[in-house]
Amino acid sequence: MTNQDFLAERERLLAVHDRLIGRPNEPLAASNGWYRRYRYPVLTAAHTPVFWRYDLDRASNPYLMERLGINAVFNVGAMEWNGGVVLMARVEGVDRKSFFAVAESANGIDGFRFWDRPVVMPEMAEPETNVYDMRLTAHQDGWIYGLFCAERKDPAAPPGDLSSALAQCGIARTHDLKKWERLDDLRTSSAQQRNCVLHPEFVQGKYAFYTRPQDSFIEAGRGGGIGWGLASNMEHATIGEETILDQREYHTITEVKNGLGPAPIKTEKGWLHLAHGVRNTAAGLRYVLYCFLCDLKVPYKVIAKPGGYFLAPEGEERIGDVSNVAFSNGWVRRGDAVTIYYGASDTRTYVASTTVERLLDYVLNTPPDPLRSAACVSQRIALIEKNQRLLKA
Ligand code: BGC
Ligand code: BMA
Repeated sequence: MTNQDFLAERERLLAVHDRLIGRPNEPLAASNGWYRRYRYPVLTAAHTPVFWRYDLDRASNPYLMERLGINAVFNVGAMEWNGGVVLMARVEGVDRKSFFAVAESANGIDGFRFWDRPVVMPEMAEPETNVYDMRLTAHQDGWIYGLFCAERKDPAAPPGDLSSALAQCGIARTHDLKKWERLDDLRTSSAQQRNCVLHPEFVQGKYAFYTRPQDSFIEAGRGGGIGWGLASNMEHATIGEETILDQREYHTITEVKNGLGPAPIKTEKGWLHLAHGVRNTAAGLRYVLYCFLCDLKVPYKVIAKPGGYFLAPEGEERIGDVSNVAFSNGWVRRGDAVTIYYGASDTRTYVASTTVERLLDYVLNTPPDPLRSAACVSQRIALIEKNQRLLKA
């Protein structure tokens, strides 16, 4: 490449990236009334800055090739930031290692641009191999906490088993999302913890955690469910008693696993939750999102839980590195508006928009899962008969 060609190609790369960031998103036609999807993903590997991937110096990169490729951007934490939205993305390099990076947008629907540098997360004495799926909580105590999965190879794995791992809940805090103080990993009685979330308020004067105890790295075993426990401090957070607030259940969307999504949204009717449920199929695990509501005063008590899923991967969302996965660890409430960010098939990030009012109507008035085919038919007949009376009138 001549110097002129090199410079022209560099300009082109930067311009293509700018056009991608500037592309307006479009709401898709509403379907079930629960939320609206948008046409384009809000974050993809191509949204990461060109200068994170390419060496832009002709002397060291005469062919202007990518030197550090990015594979995927998904499973984002989220919060309101200066009236706009920041996403704490799980960015995965082509080397399969994930790291965190902040992308910001004024409207939360499009225009997400990464801050110049990814997050430099301090390591523990025994460093983890991989970090992912951060949940952000702006806590009553004034700190912003990030809880994430810190994964290490299982030292007890037999020789040749290079897949067994130990998943623990890493904890860090910050005021500006740039400088992070790493605290001790969460201590619970379970060997495996993923999908841990910090409740935004003190409960009985303590820090309250949603957990997801499991017997082994992939399988819930006799464990599983969304747990709840209290810790007296965040520096060395330890949960004594862990109780299960939402069990997984036979022949439902949570049969194999479930786990909380982002921290709940406080509403006048209760704490609104978004979670994921997993079932196994001949085609592999299928991840969908569901909602439930917990009591305002007793946040570990579920008071309403619609049957079935709230959001399942659709169309191109179904295809990616781990196909058939919708996963969310971030949503943002601004006024009555709620934007839900969800990872699609461990590859890209999408947004759906709705309101607190609609979500409350959804959780309070959608019938629960009656758990048996025959009971499901009665439930549907009741709806049909009501509608037939109405349509005849
Ligand atoms: C992957 C996660 C996945 C977990 C369990 C980890 O190694 O990074 O994306 O959720 O394994 O399958
Ligand atoms: C995991 C999660 C996610 C991921 C999902 C599907 O258990 O923690 O990181 O989206 O599996 O691979």
